[in-house]
Amino acid sequence: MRRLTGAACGILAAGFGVAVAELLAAATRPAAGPLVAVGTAVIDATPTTVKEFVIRQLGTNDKPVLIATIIVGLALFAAAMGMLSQKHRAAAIIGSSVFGVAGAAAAVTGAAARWYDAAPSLVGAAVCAVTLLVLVRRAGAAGTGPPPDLIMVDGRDDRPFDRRAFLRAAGLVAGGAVVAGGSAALVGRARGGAIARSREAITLPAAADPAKPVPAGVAPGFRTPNDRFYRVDTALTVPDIDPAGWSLRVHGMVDQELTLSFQDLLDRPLIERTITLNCVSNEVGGPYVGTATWLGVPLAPLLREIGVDARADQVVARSSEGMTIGTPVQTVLDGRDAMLCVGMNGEPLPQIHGFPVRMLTPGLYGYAGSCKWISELELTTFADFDPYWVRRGWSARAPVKTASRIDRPRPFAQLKTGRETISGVAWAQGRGIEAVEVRVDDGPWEKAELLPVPSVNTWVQWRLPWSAKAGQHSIAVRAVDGDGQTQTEKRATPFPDGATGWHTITVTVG
Ligand SMILES: Nc1nc2c(c(=O)[nH]1)N[C@H]1C(S)=C(S)[C@@H](COP(=O)(O)O)O[C@H]1N2
Ligand SMILES: [Mo]
Repeated sequence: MRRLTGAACGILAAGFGVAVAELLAAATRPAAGPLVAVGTAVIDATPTTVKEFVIRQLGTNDKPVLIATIIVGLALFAAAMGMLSQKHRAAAIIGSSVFGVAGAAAAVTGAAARWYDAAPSLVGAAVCAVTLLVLVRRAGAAGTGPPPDLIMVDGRDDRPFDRRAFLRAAGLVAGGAVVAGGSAALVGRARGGAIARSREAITLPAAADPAKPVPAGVAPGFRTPNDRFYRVDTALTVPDIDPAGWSLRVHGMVDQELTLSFQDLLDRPLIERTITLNCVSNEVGGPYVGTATWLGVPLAPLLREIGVDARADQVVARSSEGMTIGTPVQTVLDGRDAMLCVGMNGEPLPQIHGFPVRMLTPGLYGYAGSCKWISELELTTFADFDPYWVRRGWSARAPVKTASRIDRPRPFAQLKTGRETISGVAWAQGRGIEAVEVRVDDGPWEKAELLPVPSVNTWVQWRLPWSAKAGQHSIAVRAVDGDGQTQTEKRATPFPDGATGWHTITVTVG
């Protein structure tokens, strides 16, 4: 019973401390809250292989699961601290300090951190320590007489255990935690709401150079709706960026530094392009690929205007939350429509896809050309700077590999005998897809029908009629790209420069 009371004191005090810290962070910088800061530190420190595994197992649920894990870990730590502080009051101070220093360290070492990001965690830790001492003192006399090495707050510790007074104090702390936590959530929501409203208030100009219309002959799903477009990033809280205060600094090895406001971007001639974007972490047959019509400022003319030093071979994009993504200068200048996007499928960029501005480089995996929430572009060299993913072992140069995927039938589908259609998508941005071939069991490779595309930068939808006979069947697909190269059968993991291999599924007919 006594132990349980100690654990409860610890959890209540820590809960209150974290809630106060989160409230402070919500009012200043959300990323400085201890939960998000520690979560971000965990993401940054997680070895690539584990990260891959987690993304594969949890998909986009990885973030809530991470936060829940941190809360459970914190609760266990707090319970132990509460039990220990019944005997040794110093445990309350040492334990809270550990928690405060961990939060503060995570907050100030995060990318794009400021020194004052330590404040929420430190204040939260102080609140936790004081609360725990008070609670333990109230609970301390529970039939055992005065606790051994008190920090005497006043002289009344040897009075009999006053259950009511303890419960009142505990209730007060719990209430305080709920109020602080609730206020933190409200402040966060208000902030998000303000950004959502400023996003809705934006009227994007028409493109000076509009996208080729998507051909009439495409099948449904050619373009991925914004709310179904995959999301991959390391951001635990979606950056809330007010376009009115946003700016992009272009600097480094250039003749003339440049700072652009959001309005400056909209005032430039905009291009619109339909482009397929995919993630290097995508497994063969995986879901991290989508096609959208993007509106933005072409990067090549902008770089030419400011004059890029001939020795600069890498342009590094930095985002508001500290991501760095490096793209070859050559790639940006080779005529492929690398752009600073402000619009996606006819709307301002959704917040999770980089609002207000993201970069997009057709033909490169997202981690090498498509920085979201961009705030800076630095012209530098590959020798001088390794961006975020490259420091973690991913390739510095990352052209998209030719890939194809079977979407219908689904893997392990139960089908009736007779007419079926096998269909899917294939992509090789920049090169385009020349042919898609499908093989059932040990049969011959058959050429699928290719539906029309607006350009070489989008995926191709393909389909092949099939008369399904009873039994279990294996269906494989492979693509031939615009250079005449057949997609390799050789299996490679996504790490370090993209998965390869033929997508193969098994179905049962009859
Ligand atoms: N700021 C920021 N930009 C980022 C990332 C990130 O983690 N942070 N991830 C990149 C990766 S790995 C991919 S695949 C694309 C995904 O873009 P999407 O979420 O809009 O689909 O964003 C890229 N841009
Ligand atoms: Mo990615």
